[in-house]
Amino acid sequence: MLGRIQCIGCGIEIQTEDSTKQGYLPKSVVEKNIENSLICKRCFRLKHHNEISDIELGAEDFYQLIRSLSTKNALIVKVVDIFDFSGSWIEDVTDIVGKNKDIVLVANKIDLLPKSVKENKIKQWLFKMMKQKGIKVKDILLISAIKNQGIDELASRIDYLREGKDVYIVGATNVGKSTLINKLIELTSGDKNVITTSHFPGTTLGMIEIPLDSKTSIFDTPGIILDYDISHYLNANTLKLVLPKKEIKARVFQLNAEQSIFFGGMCRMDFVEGDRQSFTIYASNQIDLHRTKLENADNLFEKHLGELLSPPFKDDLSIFSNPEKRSFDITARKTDIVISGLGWITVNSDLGCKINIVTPKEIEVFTRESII
Ligand SMILES: Nc1nc2c(ncn2[C@@H]2O[C@H](COP(=O)(O)OP(=O)(O)OP(=O)(O)O)[C@@H](O)[C@H]2O)c(=O)[nH]1
Ligand SMILES: [Mg+2]
Repeated sequence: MLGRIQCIGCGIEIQTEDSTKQGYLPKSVVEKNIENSLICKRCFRLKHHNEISDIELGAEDFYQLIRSLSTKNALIVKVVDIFDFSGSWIEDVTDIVGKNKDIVLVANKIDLLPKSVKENKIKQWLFKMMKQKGIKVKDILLISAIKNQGIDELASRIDYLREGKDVYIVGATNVGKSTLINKLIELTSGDKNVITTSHFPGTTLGMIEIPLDSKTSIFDTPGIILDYDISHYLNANTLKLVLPKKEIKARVFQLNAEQSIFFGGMCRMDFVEGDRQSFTIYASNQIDLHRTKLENADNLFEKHLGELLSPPFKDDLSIFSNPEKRSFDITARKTDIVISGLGWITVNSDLGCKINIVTPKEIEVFTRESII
């Protein structure tokens, strides 16, 4: 048996016994390792071939790992995906990390939002959300880990607020925790992409410790898997299409009542009642938006789900073949209807309207004051 050696890419314990199980590396490779910087077979495949192999850890295992934080004296950096705030928010975060912890909220992936979005407005909205949820935060920072925006400022805020304590980066899976830590490592050591990142949920499997000084460290943690986010229901290939990679282009539709817009086959917006008005849709540029008459919409869905109306595709319909209708009476000018993980629709006019959103009941849908 080995002493406890961790994969530097994902934090899993390295083992040499079973090549089909997580953390595997051949004994010969492990024995040659002198610098203690091994990466497991799964991370190797992710880094070099962008392929994922199944893991045996489930949502509950990750929860257990994160719960161990509640007894630690540390600064918590909670990361959310700004494009998918509700889908990446962990409702019981203070229970998990322990009450009365110092929390810094980091909204990542701001590069995805259209340039016209005012950062101050988003910050205000986030402060309001935190207040509503009864969570006191030390600060809120907007960053793009990938584009290296806001990283210097975040690093110095963390250094100031941690008051000599350890730092844990926590959040839902896929929000960009490991990408962020890689940038922090790069700032201090110049080493690039030390930790494995990928667009697949569940990339990091264990706590990864990066020393800050002789006594304290910053820790990457496995993301919590949330089942109300759309990414939970899509296979790896479909996810590539649905998760936006570039700045989202707003798509504007002038609609009459009794018209519908399909987001591939994943969601449908019905403009049920109201005067002709414009709707702006923010979703991955790769999702086809398909306009049709409301009276034809059910029929079209039944005939063409997985083909004309995709993603999802025929082999991967999952929950999508069974959508449910939710109704919204919009009265305030500039309201966003958010479909967790997919994007949102801004209702622009103050004429008022009645909208139905047809999507599986598992996907969270809600309204908010427009953030743009
Ligand atoms: N557009 C954009 N994508 C990002 C950004 N940061 C991370 N990503 C992407 O988001 C995906 C997930 O990134 P990771 O760093 O692996 O996320 P994680 O939170 O560590 O995920 P788990 O380890 O599964 O919990 C990858 O495809 C990243 O390239 C960002 O600032 N902007
Ligand atoms: Mg990670």
